[in-house]
Amino acid sequence: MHRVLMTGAAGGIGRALRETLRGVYPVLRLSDRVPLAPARDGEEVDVTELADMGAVRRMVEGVDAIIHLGGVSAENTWESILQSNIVGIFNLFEAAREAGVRRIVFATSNHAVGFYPRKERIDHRVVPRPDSRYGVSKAFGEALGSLYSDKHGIGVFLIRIGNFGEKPIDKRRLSIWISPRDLGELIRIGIEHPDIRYEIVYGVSGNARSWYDNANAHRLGYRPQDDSEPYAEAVLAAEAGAPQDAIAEYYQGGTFCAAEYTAKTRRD
Ligand code: 15L
Repeated sequence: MHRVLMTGAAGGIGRALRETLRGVYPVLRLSDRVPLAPARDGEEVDVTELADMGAVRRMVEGVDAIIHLGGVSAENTWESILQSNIVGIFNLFEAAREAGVRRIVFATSNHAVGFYPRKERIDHRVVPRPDSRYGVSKAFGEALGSLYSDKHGIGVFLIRIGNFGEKPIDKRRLSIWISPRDLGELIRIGIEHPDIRYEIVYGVSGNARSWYDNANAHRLGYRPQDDSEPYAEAVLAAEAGAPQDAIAEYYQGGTFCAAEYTAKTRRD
């Protein structure tokens, strides 16, 4: 892989990965809708609005692989999700097909499957159960990836990211946390593994409290170095006695499930 494009490079994950991936590929092209810090050796910077197909075509020109972090990264209005995460990801896959891009790593989310109960351990084969318009847009991206893999032979690697950060920030995140170095390793598997056609993995560290069976990631060589457990005591103590929402507590997606919730009975 000579030139690798990373979208969403101005976001939290993008800024961290810019450092992790520095020098790993001969050229790292960094893109976002907002201006980025100037290019250093081995970098190119670009400003692109994903909903603008002409701009997306220019963004993917000459690229071998894409790490797609761009778009809206939390619940939002339908109009905003529609432009950035539905039209935007369609533009990205279509422009990638036209340009002959061989590999796409897509940062999907735990919220594509957030309505699975916490008591259930899920793997990469479950059907989507989005917990928000945002989660629906991630499930749409996963489906689009399947189409472009089957029909056009693009290698598609989908990482259902839990929660990225230096450490887990609350009880829910003890189950879904991923450290910067573990996400860096997963991304590199997605770009560099020779046999990726269409794969879904969970973007979580080796957490003892995980809700996921991440066997597919392990099969592809993922060996997480971090576990949230050393942080558990402090995290749980900080949260003790705080008010809890029954729906948020029941489902994996937490507050994304509870927001705007109007069902009379809970679906297991
Ligand atoms: C996500 O998908 C979001 O991008 C991130 O901001 C967090 O909300 C995370 O999920 C989470 O579930 O903690």
